[in-house]
Amino acid sequence: MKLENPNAAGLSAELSLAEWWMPFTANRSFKDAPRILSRAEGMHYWTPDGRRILDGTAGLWCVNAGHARQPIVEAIQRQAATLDYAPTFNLAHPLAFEAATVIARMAPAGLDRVFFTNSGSESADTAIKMAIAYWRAKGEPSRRIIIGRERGYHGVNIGGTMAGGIPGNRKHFPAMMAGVDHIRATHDLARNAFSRGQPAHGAEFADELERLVTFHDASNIAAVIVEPMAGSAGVLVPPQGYLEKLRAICDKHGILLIFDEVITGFGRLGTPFAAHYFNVVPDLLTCAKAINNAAVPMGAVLARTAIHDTIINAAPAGQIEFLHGYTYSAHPLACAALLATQQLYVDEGIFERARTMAPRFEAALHTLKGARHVIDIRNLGLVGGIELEPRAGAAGRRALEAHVKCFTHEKTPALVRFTGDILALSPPLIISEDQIAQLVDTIRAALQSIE
Ligand code: PXG
Repeated sequence: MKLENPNAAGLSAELSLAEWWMPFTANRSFKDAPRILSRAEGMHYWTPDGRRILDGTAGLWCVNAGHARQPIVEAIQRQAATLDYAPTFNLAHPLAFEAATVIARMAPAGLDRVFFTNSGSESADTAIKMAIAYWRAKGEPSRRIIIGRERGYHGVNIGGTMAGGIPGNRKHFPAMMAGVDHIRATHDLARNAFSRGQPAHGAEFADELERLVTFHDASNIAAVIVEPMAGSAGVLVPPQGYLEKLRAICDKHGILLIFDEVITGFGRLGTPFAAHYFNVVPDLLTCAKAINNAAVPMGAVLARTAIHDTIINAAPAGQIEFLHGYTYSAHPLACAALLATQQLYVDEGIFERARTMAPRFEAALHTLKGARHVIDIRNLGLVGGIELEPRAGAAGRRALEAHVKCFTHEKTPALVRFTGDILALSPPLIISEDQIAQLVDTIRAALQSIE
């Protein structure tokens, strides 16, 4: 296959697609008809043949400030030339402390300690290990069960796969981690279809946790992990009162609550974290992606000071307290990108912008009610989900075709995610009202053109 790739200096034009085993991709069909992105700026991607694509997904829910922003680019360039890499096991560099301080100060009160990872998956597994280490240090080592939620996504490492609730992601890897269970998902199309914002019905889904506490006994449960708003399983917005109830049941039984904010962190809902938006504060909070605008791989776990202190103080002086960490934890380039990104979020009021734009985004999205194939529309902040009626005998095909049609739209192509028969939107937070309208029009045309 011959590809023109303007960025591939040193690569021959005869680019082979065989060697790269692609992640979460239908490798064979993709390589038969590859869709390549070779440049990005602001709200857009460009294909090698010069087509400009409106980014309706902020990459993968991560480029919240828009693409290739100059202050971030320059910070990475400067850092690469100053200190490319430094170990962070029993050594440190200044940017790591600065980065942790910036994140702790923007976090909900109480979440004051920051552990750096390189991805959302690593953050989930780190948080699970912290929860188990905490109970061990506290003298309750039987608390080891992790409760997740059906349709939850916590990445693809072993802890996150097991605590996750997407059957397809789990089925080839049964029981790699003992001691997980799941409460049911909050999705309730019969009562909540076409809700704007948080659905009115379903707070009682949190009562499932009481059932599992009775079943396993609280003395065996370490933590509950949920996305405050489930993203990758198809935009499942928590019903009013649901998260408050989950928090109350955890408190009642002394169970830690972990929020996976890999998607909701850094302005997606118009606030720094979803914990602020819902006014429900977890004990551990995982994040990644927009922490540094996805410019360098990075994630983090935020912990309550008491969790940190319990683990740290349980170890004899002079010993490593938490036997966990990555070669690239707090990588200098990732930290430089983080500091520049967080400054940009403040300088441009990007979270406030998302908050202002959210009602307009909601209004535009819901004009798709009545469009061909649409059976539900969900939204919160700058996140939208459009659920399509599955095609008989071919679940998932309709959304896949809509995604391709949006990408190949002749005049106004757009990048839209799909999962199952749900289209998901999560544009960069700098999206304009005109671009929102364009995104919605492209989707409407795509839906009209498919069977
Ligand atoms: N937790 C949540 C809530 C996520 O959304 C992860 C953990 C894992 O992060 P890493 O950085 O390890 O990929 C995620 C990732 C999609 C999509 O299409 C979503 C994610 C990743 C890829 C695709 O919705 N979220």
